[in-house]
Amino acid sequence: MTRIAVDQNKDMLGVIDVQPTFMEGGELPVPDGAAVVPVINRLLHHRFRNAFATQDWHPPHHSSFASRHPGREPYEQLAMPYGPQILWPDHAIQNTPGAALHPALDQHRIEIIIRKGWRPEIDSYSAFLENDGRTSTGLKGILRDRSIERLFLAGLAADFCVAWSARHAVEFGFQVFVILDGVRGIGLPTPDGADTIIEAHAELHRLGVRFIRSDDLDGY
Ligand code: VGL
Ligand code: ZN
Repeated sequence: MTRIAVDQNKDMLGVIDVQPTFMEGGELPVPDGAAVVPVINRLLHHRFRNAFATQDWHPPHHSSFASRHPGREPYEQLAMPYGPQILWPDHAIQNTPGAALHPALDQHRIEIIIRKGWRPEIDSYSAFLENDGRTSTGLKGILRDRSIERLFLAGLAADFCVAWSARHAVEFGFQVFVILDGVRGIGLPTPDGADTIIEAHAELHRLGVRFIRSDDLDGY
């Protein structure tokens, strides 16, 4: 892997959903999820001067929670008016400790925080668009105003919120890198015997997303 020099005028680190709710002991634990925190902290200290974070931020009884749908179990799929939706355990509930940015995350370079999933009737995985594929979080406009051209993504979960953020970032013309040691995935089984981490990786690769490691980056 060739080395990548971070350009502090055009590059930004995106820290996706680094929240206790997605870690061991949380409501929707991503296997080994807490391992992303030290990797991201090193990037925030020594590589990127500019970063945004996303925060999954659901009201109680959010429509993506299986508990809202009698007879349904977490991780089942349900048809919503905006398309298929995986049902989740209750998680990332506004104003609870699990929904805070992780207390060990160094926020000193995090200048933008996008909260998503706060509309009760629609889920939102991506930092850019809600799951209807249309409703904007506003992040695209902020990044364009800031002349950002390349996005480096880390956080949780690799196969859901990181993957959807990467897809939309490509669609909006950003060059996208996923920092492999800075992400962890949920890994739900898929009908063809693979899992959602493998499928997301393959799809993002096809879209031109580059997969790197944090030590491929030169910063300051
Ligand atoms: C996420 C499922 C539900 C994520 C958020 O951060 O990847 N996944 N809400
Ligand atoms: Zn969520």
